[in-house]
Amino acid sequence: MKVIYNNIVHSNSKGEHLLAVLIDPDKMKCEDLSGFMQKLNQSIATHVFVGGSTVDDEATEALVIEIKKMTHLPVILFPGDVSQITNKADALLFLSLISGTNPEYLISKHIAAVSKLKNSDLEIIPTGYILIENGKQTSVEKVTKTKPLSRDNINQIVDTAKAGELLGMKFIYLEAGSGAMHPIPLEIIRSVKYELNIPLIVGGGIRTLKQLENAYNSGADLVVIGTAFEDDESFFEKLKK
Ligand code: 1GP
Repeated sequence: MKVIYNNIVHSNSKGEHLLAVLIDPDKMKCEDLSGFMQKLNQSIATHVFVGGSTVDDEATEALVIEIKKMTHLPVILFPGDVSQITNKADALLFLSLISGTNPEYLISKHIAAVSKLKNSDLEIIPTGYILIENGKQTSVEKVTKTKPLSRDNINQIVDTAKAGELLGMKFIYLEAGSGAMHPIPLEIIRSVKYELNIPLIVGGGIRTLKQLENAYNSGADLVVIGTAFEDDESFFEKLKK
């Protein structure tokens, strides 16, 4: 069953914009979760992503179990590592870091994940993950020991995204990095979207309604926001249903 992916494709075909709120198990305190989820449920958010660059083993599963009790929205793993994969979520972005050349993040982690995935009910969504420079070093860069693509080389970014699609990936995720100084430039979103036939996810450094709308208007099908909500939950007020 590919319910979640198919629903996203269906929403895109109707021109609907999707918003994923990213919750990092390393940063979300248990006692804050209920209030956070209440606000999230009253907002235009359509998906919950869970993941982080450095998360204690088992923290993800415990958090996902609690989140599932508090929302009907699909909960999708966006894992920084194999240890963050849990069957308690609805789906998994099976990320391949195609902007880099570190084999660990292109295939080795995936092989290591197979024993966890073989008998799981998770909807597995192959995703081409493309890190783009944003003005400062990101944790993805540090953890994966890969270089982001230059924001000035749009052809290279577009070709990388298209190569991901041709390899059979179901999403392309343009990532500026958590807490990025500058979100993905709109020209890059536009150029990638023009070439792609699969949904485009955009995230990193989006902190305002204007930036969110700009990303959608440039072609992002699903936008991911984490830090803006971590820093100030009143941002949910601006995104009420
Ligand atoms: C990070 O794209 C996500 O992987 C979200 O980034 O935390 O900057 O919103 P922010």
